Amino acid sequence: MKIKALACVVALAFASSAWAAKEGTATGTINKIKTDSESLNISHGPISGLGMDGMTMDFNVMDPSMLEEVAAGDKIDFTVEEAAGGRYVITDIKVIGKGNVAKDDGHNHSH
Ligand SMILES: [Cu+2]
Repeated sequence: MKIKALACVVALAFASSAWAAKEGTATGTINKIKTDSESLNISHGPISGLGMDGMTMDFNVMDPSMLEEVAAGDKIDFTVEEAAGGRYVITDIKVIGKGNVAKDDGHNHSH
């Protein structure tokens, strides 16, 4: 039964592609680095691959060392993957503009 065997292979290929993680890229600005939860709070633009509009939210990072490559205020290009359980995990990050260097005047400003 050659035809039946072929149908089986097609079904398997379809099933495996349905399991592929959704991925998208976006540009954003880092608001806060959260080392304890290994995440970044980012104001990001639209992420077409994930069907997400621009917003401010937390993202987990794939590797904690990524937190050391960035600073609050940095403008970044990043790649994010939708992981199991609806978590968003940053798999790649690139600083495209350094944020304002914090002025050492003894107090924080909020705008
Ligand atoms: Cu978002």
